[in-house]
Amino acid sequence: MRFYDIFNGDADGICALHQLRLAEPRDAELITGVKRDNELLARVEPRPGDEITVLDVSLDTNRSHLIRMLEAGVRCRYFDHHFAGAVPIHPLFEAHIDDDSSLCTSLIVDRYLLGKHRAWAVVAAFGDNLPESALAAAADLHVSARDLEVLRELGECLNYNAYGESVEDLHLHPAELYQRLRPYSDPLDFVRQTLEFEMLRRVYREDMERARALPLWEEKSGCVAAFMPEVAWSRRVSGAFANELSQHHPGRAVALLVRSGKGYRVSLRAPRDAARGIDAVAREFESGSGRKGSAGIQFLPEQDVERLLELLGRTYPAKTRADKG
Ligand SMILES: [Mn+2]
Repeated sequence: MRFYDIFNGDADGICALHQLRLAEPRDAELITGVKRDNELLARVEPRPGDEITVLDVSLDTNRSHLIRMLEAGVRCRYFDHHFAGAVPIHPLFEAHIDDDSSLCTSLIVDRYLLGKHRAWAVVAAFGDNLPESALAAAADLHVSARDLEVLRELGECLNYNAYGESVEDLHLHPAELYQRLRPYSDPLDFVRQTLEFEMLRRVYREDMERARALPLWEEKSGCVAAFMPEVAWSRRVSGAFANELSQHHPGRAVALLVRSGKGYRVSLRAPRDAARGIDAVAREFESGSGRKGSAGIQFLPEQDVERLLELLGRTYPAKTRADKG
């Protein structure tokens, strides 16, 4: 009997698995990749009697693989907060799925573990751009404001490391990053005792400075957009930059378009003060998917750019400015 731990390579996926394995240690084959690489169940061939644990990966995207495995006698536990569609009912399937926009997968695992390794869920919630949820989860941890700031930065750095076209764009392979934090039940110890955090923080700042220098596209609509060049740093920083723009323009939707051949890879955020509907916008396009507050389009052909901006304008009409900057 073999075990597979299949997880998104971002902060949320890594911290979700980390919490679970701190509580339920198990040696499993690790399957992960860049954040956008979400058809991860296609990469495993488990046999009857094997068990897979899936974290922070859309069930909707992996549905056919999942059903094939369940029918072949593979046991599956699933933790996720992405749009799932109909959740299969099967005796070998245990689902912990909740797409409430205030949750991330690590908070779902935290709930499952009754808060046993909550500090890592706080890290993940910051990384998944859910600062309000992170602060709420941190309330009974009694960490100082300063340490809370460290947890926030760690979440942002872990999240940043998952963005790229392929693992070649990344500073650390997500499986490697998970292995390095695996010995630490306290994220603050990981920060103090290893070099990874400082390294990621430095390169993250460099990439963000480049992104902030780009011009922003702002029409009268309730949307702010930026076009980024086809280089590794913009692929790495696009998710974090989308989150920053979203925080600076809480009343507007955000669209980040990273050049990719004859089109763009797109990161989308709903306005923070009305975090809904952005997954529906993304799904208007062939390769779009995501959650109510945060979504993406794997490849948007050049000729569809106008349709996207127009649709965003219609979905999130301009209103009284609530922007910070
Ligand atoms: Mn997530």
